Amino acid sequence: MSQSKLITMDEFTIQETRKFPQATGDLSALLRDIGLAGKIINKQVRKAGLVDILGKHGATNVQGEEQMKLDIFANETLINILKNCTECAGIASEENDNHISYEDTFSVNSKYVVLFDPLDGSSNIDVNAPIGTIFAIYRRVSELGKSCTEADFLQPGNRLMAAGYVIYGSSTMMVYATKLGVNGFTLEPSIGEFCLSHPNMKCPENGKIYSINQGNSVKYDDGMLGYLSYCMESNKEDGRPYSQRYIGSMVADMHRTLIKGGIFIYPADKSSPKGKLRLQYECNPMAFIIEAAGGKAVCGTKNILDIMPTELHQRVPIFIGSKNMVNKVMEFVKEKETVG
Ligand code: AHM
Ligand code: MG
Repeated sequence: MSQSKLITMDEFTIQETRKFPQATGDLSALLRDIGLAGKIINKQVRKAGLVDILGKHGATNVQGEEQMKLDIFANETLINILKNCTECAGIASEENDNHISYEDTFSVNSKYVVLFDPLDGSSNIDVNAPIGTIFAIYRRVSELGKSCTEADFLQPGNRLMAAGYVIYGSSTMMVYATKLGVNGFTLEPSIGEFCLSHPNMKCPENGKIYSINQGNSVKYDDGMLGYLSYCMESNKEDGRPYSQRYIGSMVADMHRTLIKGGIFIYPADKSSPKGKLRLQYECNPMAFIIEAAGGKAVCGTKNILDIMPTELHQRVPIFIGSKNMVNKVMEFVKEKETVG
């Protein structure tokens, strides 16, 4: 594609905003700022393999700066960029116990709050596998002009205004969803911009890949084991046995699921009765994206997006991906009382 045909993410979001005459442009600006954080985190992630040359985490480099662990670096980058922009009243991060409200005049008058997992799948850094940043944007429910409150962050996913992720993979991409749909933008390193590469993304209704940490199956209940047997059974009509793929980095597993179809599962098990993944930082944003792309996300029998969160770091089982595959797994698994 020639550079003159490139549409940058900024150009795209501004065009989308123009469809709503009453829109102020704050959401586009917020997405741009999250994209900026993604680019800064990307620059640091791309140096991860050079850590032995540039200095160990925790050590001091030649400029006298302390090398930060990448997940801490990603967290601080997002916190600072969102603090300095004028569209965000506060944040909640998987890395922080409590939400942070920004107290300057612009921020207290901002209508949005952002939740994020700054560097999901960070155990994959050492093996050079994809990792990502996940984010979710709500319109605040607290009074404008005052500090944002925890209630702003404890809204169900069906109230999200936008959600997305940045994947640091073989290329760097930012994918975001609004109620209008899902679009993907690939970082063009020569101009340092995310450019529209995957317009109007749709998750196929059917898929042939199931993605789960099957090594945990000794801890799964009968319903889950029944579904795994179903995936491994032979059936020419629907392409079973399915292939099993599991990177162990939700962003990477979900990016594949969004593009190729399939199902990603992190279930409850005997040692983690609420599952492992976090509702507000991982499951809701991914559920919002996949639903906007025509897929489905449940925690058992209930839609993820309908769960009313009761605490910031709540965990929830998740079954997410191609609509027909999620409907099938629901026939096997029953929702547990653990989900609010
Ligand atoms: P993290 O937020 O500590 O990185 O953990 C979340 C990650 C997900 O990216 C991934 O899907 C899952 O944990 C893998 O967990 P497991 O190793 O138990 O299969
Ligand atoms: Mg995570």
